[in-house]
Amino acid sequence: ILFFLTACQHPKPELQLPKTDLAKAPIIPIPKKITPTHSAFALDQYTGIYTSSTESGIEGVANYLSEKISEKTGLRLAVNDTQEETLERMIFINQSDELAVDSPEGYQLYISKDTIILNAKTNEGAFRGVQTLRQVIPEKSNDTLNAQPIWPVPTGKILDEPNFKYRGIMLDVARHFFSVEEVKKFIDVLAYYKINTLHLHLTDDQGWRIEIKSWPKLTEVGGKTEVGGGASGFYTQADYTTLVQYAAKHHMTIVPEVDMPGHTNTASLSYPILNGNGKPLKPYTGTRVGFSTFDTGKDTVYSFIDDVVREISALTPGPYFHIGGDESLVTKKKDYNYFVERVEKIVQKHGKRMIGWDEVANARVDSTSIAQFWSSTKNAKTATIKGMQIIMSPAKKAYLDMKYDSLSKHGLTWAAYIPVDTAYRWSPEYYEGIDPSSILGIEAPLWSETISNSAELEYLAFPRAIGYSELGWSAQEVRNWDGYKARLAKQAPFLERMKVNYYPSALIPWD
Ligand code: TNX
Repeated sequence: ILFFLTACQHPKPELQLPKTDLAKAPIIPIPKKITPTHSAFALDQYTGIYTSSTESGIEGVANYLSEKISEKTGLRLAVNDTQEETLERMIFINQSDELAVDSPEGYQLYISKDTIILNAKTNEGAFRGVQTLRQVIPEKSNDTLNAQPIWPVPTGKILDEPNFKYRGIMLDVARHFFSVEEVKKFIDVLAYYKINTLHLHLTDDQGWRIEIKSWPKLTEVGGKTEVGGGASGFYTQADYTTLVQYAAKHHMTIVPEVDMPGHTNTASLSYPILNGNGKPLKPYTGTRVGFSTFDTGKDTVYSFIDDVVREISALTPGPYFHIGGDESLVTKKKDYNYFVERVEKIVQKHGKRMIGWDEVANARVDSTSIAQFWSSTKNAKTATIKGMQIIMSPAKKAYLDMKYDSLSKHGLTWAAYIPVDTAYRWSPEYYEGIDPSSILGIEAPLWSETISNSAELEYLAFPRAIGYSELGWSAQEVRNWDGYKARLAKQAPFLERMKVNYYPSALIPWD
């Protein structure tokens, strides 16, 4: 800092700066509080980035910021460079416990004419604040005001923290497989909007996508099929670890899901003992649901599940394990409940908190388990009475695989058409009488019956996932459709730069 101050004393011609309005910057999700001061910080080649310590976590956040600024502007800003003598302005990323926010993801951003100070309690908070900073850097430099191009960042103060702790997107890699590279690209875009959880639906009737060393046929047999019969694949444990680490670098938690006791045709195809009803099993590449089940009475089934949960949990640093539990239409109710209760104990034994689709609330489950509400308000209420927390994923509002309208190229229609406004204009915090205090967060699932590559995935996910990020992060008081629509329109240059095949909805006045 000392060095920086001396560097600033070199006499230089005053920079000419445009008038700005931070309150109108296209930030999504919209922050809790913005106070504009109408001047500009001239981001240019004479700007340096510094951190309060050289601890790897916070320096990692600074390096990430430098990389992202370079992708957007071409500027190469040094991180913690104490030798450079020409620096005139600085971006300072600072760990501080003295912040007027409760959440570990909260941050404060002070942008003045010659410094940007980002204060956060944790590296995670700093990472969220960095996304805001990326979003307030203009798309184009101003080359006319001064001798060198500058990117005038609007000055002012932002105080921000999330409304919900859990802000997720789910990707179904079972119906169609998505490669490590495709998932990484998805993470890159979601991180920009402060999504903090990626739920991977790893198994279903059509495919098993994660290597289990103690049961190798799961992927040898079950990793070879997908909807429509095309070539598919699976993640080796090393691939899965690559994804977990990539997500962690983006301060994102991976939630693995192994769907059971229904949706298990590939598991039983690989190991017929799991099903045991004597009927011959065939690979399934259609899109029906609700026809398969584990034999819930067999001890072998539970030792199998113990192995699967143990191996996946050992590779997963996050606190959750998702057991599915949806649409087990051919499992008797009492068998289903017995199954869920036994599997919950297995998940807990391996140190994880169980998540299940809302049907699991009908079993005698623990208050520490979480119900993911997708279709039955009754199940969600049963869960809250048991003291469970709820993840809000109502299909008719939050399903990314629903068509936008009748002209959509991909998607299903069973829950609703979900145009971009419908996706945004609802309240996860007040929904059909579900107790607001039990809501852990929101998640938008992307089922993949009708999509098989990044371009198709992006067509359904964007721009709706951007709206869900705001429903998860921003409190109801600061959200409104007109403001959101204007900010969403300004995401086009970012999405284009990222080569995201978003659906250019006619409801949005795209830039
Ligand atoms: C219902 S939502 C399912 C999935 C399908 C999806 C298609 C849920 C818990 N189960 O198996 O892929 O509909 O929209």
